[in-house]
Amino acid sequence: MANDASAVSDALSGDFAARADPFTPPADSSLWHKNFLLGAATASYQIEGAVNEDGRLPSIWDIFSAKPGKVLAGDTGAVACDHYHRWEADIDMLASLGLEGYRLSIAWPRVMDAAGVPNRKGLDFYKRLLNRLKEKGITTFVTLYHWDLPQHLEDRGGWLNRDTAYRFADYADLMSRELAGTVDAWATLNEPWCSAYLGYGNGHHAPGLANGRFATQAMHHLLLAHGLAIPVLRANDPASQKGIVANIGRGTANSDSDADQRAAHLFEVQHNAWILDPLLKGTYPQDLFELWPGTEPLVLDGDMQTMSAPLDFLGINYYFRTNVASDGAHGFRDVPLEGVERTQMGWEVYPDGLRDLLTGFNSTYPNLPPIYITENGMASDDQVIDGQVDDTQRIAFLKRHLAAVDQAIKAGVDIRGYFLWSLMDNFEWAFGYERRFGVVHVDYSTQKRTVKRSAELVAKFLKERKARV
Ligand code: IFM
Repeated sequence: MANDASAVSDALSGDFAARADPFTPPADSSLWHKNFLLGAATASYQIEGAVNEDGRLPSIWDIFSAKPGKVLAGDTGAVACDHYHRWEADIDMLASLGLEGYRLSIAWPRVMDAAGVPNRKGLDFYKRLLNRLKEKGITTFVTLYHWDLPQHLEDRGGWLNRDTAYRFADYADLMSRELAGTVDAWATLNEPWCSAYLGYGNGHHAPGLANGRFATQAMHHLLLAHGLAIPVLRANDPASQKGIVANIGRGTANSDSDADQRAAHLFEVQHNAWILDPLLKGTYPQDLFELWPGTEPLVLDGDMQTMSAPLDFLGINYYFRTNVASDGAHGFRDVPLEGVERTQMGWEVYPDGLRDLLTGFNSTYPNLPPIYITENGMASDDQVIDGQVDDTQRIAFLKRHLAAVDQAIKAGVDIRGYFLWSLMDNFEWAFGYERRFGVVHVDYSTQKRTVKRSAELVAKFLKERKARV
């Protein structure tokens, strides 16, 4: 059976439909509710390519990935999935799968020059894309910053320079004036933990700096940028929802000892409270500075109030848990568990972590906004065999994580939707193209898309759900 995007409907009505369905949620699952949004997500640098076209300026990832040894196999996002040229077919594919929501990000260096002057050609690309999504009836979630900072801002200190937060607010102003009416939900930042910690704390991501004090200061400016942008987005595009996307990590203790329990607590402070406390309580967790003594950021009067502006939604990205023990001093160390299921990334498959974190946040933060799971998924070494990709591990992964989401909803957490990471295989940052997170396979030598079995099953479920409503 040919298995490209155009053959999805044949696949659903042909021999595939007769196969046992390992995906369909139980009858009492919240996933059957038509208001629960099911979509897929991508990010600009990971899929667009066309890095030198139509006036796009270099981003920190162009510069970082060009440095030897920074990205596996020397891969870069120069071509990626060539989505900049193939966007129409990619949206047709998304729509043919019946996905109801699409989360994308805008490349800041594509739409504005160093003096803040708009780049019409770059803006027009996103206008065409969003207009087409609206024509198809797809709900649009737009992230303003998914890590591709313009290099000219990094040259002036990047997120270590407070001025970058104000430049971000200018960028949010431009985008929300230009795109108002085509965006259902704006997210200011994707995963500030990764930008601050991996970018400035350990140097695994662009711009590649490694200093604990840098990480906390970069985080402060990222969250300030978010807080400055929220009222701008509200003024320019009142009908849309405004929020932010955070990656969250589950830390479990290797033993019942007080020291290991404390280590697991500190792990979650570093991964979750570092971001969620300032956003939802207007304070930094003091335990963070026990873990990283002497790294308190410079905070000016009013900053904490700015960054805790009320949110319409909180985006949550979840992937795995980390088992930790005390490091014997004031921190934690990873203790990888033996005999557990892992993905191509080496990450443990642990759906309970998603449920437990969500229910925990619901009790910790009385003002927790409605939640969207803005990313969840896994990498596997998927191969196209006879035109098909049988990604069995992913199917079970998605099913189990969606069940965890349902459990959290039943425990009282207001969760409104779920986006698969990712719509298609793409540039997985420091791991290049080797790690495949897509529900659609991409052959990078031909750019052929092949719908994986996981995507077929999601599509089949969505078709059934639509037929019931
Ligand atoms: O690919 C990334 C994405 O850009 C941000 N969240 C995690 C994904 C998988 O690592």
